[in-house]
Amino acid sequence: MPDDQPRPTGLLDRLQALLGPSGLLSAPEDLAPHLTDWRGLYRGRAPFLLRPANATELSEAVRLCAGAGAALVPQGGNTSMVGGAVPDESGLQVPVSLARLNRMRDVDPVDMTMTVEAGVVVKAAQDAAAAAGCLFPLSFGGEGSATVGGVLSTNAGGNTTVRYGNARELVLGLEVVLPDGRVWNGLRRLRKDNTGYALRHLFVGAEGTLGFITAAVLRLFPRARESEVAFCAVASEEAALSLFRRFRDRDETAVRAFEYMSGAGVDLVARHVAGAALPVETRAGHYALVDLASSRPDAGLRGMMEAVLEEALEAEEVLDAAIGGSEAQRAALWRIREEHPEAQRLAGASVKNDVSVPVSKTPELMRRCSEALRALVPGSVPVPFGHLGDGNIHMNLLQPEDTDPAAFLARSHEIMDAVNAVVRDLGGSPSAEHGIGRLKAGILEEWRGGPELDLMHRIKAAIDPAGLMNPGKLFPP
Ligand code: 2HG
Ligand code: ZN
Repeated sequence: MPDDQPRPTGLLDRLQALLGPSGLLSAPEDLAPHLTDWRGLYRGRAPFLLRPANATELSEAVRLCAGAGAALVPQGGNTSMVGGAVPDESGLQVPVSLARLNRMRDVDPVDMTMTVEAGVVVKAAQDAAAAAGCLFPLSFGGEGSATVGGVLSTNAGGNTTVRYGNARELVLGLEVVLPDGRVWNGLRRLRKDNTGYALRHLFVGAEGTLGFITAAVLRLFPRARESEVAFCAVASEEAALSLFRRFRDRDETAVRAFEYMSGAGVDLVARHVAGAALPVETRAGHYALVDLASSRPDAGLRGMMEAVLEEALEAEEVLDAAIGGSEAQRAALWRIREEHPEAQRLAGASVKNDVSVPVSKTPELMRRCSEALRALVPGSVPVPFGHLGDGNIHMNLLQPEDTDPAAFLARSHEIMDAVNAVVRDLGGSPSAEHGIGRLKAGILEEWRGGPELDLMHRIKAAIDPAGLMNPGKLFPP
């Protein structure tokens, strides 16, 4: 800085000098979208928002904030289901948007990797992979807004976990800005790399409590050359599981997604979402969506789809089925599943329970939870749906029609406890793919106590000794 200019003294001045006018925003209208989560569960306050343009700027900004003891809240697409990316009400936590770190650094169809920055939207990453003739398989409803940094920080799952694993399984390397501002460049693109602790796995799923993921090397796969989607009315939860097993036993590698929907959920979608009518004639209590895909040009997926559905119809597990005959029809079938969160939002207040159990226990989970929830809140509507093929069910509960939404939501913890009692009994997890965030901060004490939680606290203390990274998330404040 030239000598004739005043030297910044306070943190704000220093950050302003470092990041420039587009890198630090403080007008209330600029801050507002970053202070609340999209579900509207939390409304925080903040002195200003940082929007660094690259990892070097972020690293300098983090160093300055660490020196001043300022707490930082990493934010990607702000699509967290658990309030994981918004500051608290103190007005002291500084949100840091990674939206400007949005370069696709490299797509390599020989190594089958792509190197992308944290602010790249998941859909854009999928498109870049497709343009190179490859597939980036992570896929879920929020993919048009969620960012790579966010999905890695939460270890997101989505629809294709059954075939390709969660976000964690897709990461080969990471670049991370640590809480003291140092940059760890671990952007290796190796399939084999046994050089000590696999540090990247600490940052994936850490929900921004250990530092900022700024870029990642992600795995790519061969693109699908054939795909088939069927929407099926099924006889029961058990019939849905049995149908999944029929497909998996026939060809495990072809099952890209297997989703469950309840009759209540499909009815809500038909009622609240334009153009999402039931695609089969039979109105049932349970539905399944199966998505098959193969990179082989001669996979014969239509034959497989028809043969398995035929078997299941004969066994009276499937009551009715519609197979999508074109890309548009396949998308229309998927839409009924993907509109579940939106239909539930339009129908009133919901308590969401993102839980997982061993796949074999999914029917029991849904039955027992639905029964317990109906007894707990008379008139409420259990709406279980989701990723049956990997054991992750969204065991959601919609408010009774005639109740005040706030009174219903005031019972959220009671409702979550009722679900979690069943989940525990079945050997499951109270947080499958959305993370802990603020909504569930504190449950680790109960679910991961003893040496496991002790190790987590020690890791946190070793990497972020001042506790400045995303405080109040994952662990209670
Ligand atoms: C999905 O599978 C998302 O659509 C959202 O994980 C689930 O709204 C939900 O509970
Ligand atoms: Zn989901």
